[in-house]
Parts: sequence; C-alpha cells; structure tokens
Amino acid sequence: MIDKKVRIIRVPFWMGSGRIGTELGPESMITAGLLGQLKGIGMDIVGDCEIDCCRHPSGSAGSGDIKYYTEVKDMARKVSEQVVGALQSGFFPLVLGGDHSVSIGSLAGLTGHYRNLGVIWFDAHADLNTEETTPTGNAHGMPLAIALGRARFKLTDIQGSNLVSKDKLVIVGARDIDPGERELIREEGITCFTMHDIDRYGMRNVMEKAIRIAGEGTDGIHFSLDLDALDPQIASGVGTPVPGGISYREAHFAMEMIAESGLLRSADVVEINAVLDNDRRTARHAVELTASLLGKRIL
Ligand code: 4U7
Ligand code: MN
Ligand code: MN
Ligand code: MN
Repeated sequence: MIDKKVRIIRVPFWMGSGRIGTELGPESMITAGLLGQLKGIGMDIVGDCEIDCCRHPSGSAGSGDIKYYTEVKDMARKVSEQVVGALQSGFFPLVLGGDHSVSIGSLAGLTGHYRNLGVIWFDAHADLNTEETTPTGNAHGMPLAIALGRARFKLTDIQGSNLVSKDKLVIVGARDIDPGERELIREEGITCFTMHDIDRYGMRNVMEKAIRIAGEGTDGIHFSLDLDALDPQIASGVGTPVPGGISYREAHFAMEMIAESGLLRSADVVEINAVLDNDRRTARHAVELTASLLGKRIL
C-alpha cells in the first residue's frame, strides 16, 4: 500500500468529447464509492476540489480546428494549476474527468513539476490527432499530439509546462487508430501496445515493458485511464466504445502491476459518460480500478 495523501481534482467537462455526459463522471465515481474505497486502503484525502469549467457553452463549437478550443484551453489551464498546487504540497493528484481533454491539464501541471515524466496511456484510441488529422475536431482525440508538441495547440501554450518526451510515452490497449495517428506513431517511433500485442504477449509482458519504458530513468509515471480501454461489454458507459477491449481481469492486473512498481506519481480517470452508463457499471469499474491502481490488494 502506498502511504499517500491524495488530492482529488474533479473536472466536470464534456466539451472535448462533443457530447454531454462526461461532465457527470466525477460525481458518478463519488456515488459509486470512490472515497470509501480510497480511505479503506489507508489513503488520506486532502482538500479535494472541483474545477470551475464551462458546462453550458454560450455559443456554438466555434469555427476553428478544435471544437470549443477556448473552453478546452481554459479548463486545461485551471486543471494544470490545481495539479501543480497538489504536487507542491506533496499530494498525489488524482484527476477525475470529464473527457480525455482534461489530461492536457494534468500533463501541463506534471511536466512543469517533473523534468522527466513517464506516461502510460490506457485507451482504445491513440489520442494523437492534430488539427490537421482529426476526423471529428474533438479535443479528447488530441491530448497526446498536444503533449508531444505535434499539434498547433501545444502543451507549452499552458504556462509553466514542458512537452512530454516521446520515448517515455506508452499507449496500451489501442484498437481504433486513425490514419494520421498511425503515421505519427511510425514517424515518432511511439510505443503503442495494441490489443494484438496484449493477445500475443499477454498483459503481464506488455505491462512489464510499459513500466520499464515509462519508469526507467524518469521521475516516475503518470497513468491515464480512459475507461474505453475496457471491453464495452463490461464498460458500456463511454462515448466512443470500441469492441474487443481489455478484460476486467487484465485491467485489474495491470493496475496492480503499476501499484507494485512504486513508480506511480499521478493519475487521470476519464471518459465515463454517466448518461450512457445506465447500470452504473462503468463507474463502479472505474472506482475498483482506481483502488487497485493506488494499492488495493486482494490479500
Ligand atoms: B478518447 C477519434 F475519430 N479518434 O479523434 C477522434 F475516432 O479520449 C476518437 O480516446 C477519439 O475517448 C476518442 O475523434 C478520444 C475518432
Ligand atoms: Mn482517450
Ligand atoms: Mn478512448
Ligand atoms: Mn472516449
């Protein structure tokens, strides 16, 4: 068990996903018992906060390349400030989305604090679209391109941040990759363990490699959990489900391996769409996975 003071940063934001529902994510995880789970494993929850982000846009999505660009950037700046504040106080930042554009804020805050950050990105998607390659204009498909400095909107547009190093980034669980993203993965040599790799080598081998790449010679690992990494048969409450995903047991084991590594420095839990999560199972899985990630053990 990690002896940790955790600051929960709730980000009720949906505008990076283009549809409402993810703004209810933080609330749905709290309702599903997140605080009790974390206290149950000895976590001290200190000064949790909610980001004051735009929930009801006054205008349209805008005419630029990124929908709701102004709102996304404003949200990311605020998340970044809270993440920096948590780190300066010695607290573990746990960011609850919201759609995956909230991670732009997490990464901006983290890279300002840690010179050499490792990142593991658990996702059905690569989230590597740029303004040029995005098929949708939705910012939640772009955070990694932004973090690597490959989009026009760069992480360093947020004050105090640095870019993420492509050598220290690992994507796990991908199975829906757009043509532009595929090209970027090849060009940059980004490590992307697809479902094919998980089938072939098993979750254990994939995670051993992922933890080595993101954890060796870095200041530690940021783990970003997009719930659509899970198979939609067990986690249907997401806006962009893709069949053929990670099983319940594979996911738990991956979380436990990260916890055991002792290298985890921060985490995001994102993309629960409470409007689609009718049976609340996705929120419950999110809570259980978060507890395992932070050190919950069976025995
Ligand atoms: B998520 C998509 F085109 N690639 O860019 C896009 F398929 O944070 C989906 O991983 C992105 O859930 C999904 O809009 C973003 C699309
Ligand atoms: Mn994602
Ligand atoms: Mn995804
Ligand atoms: Mn999604």
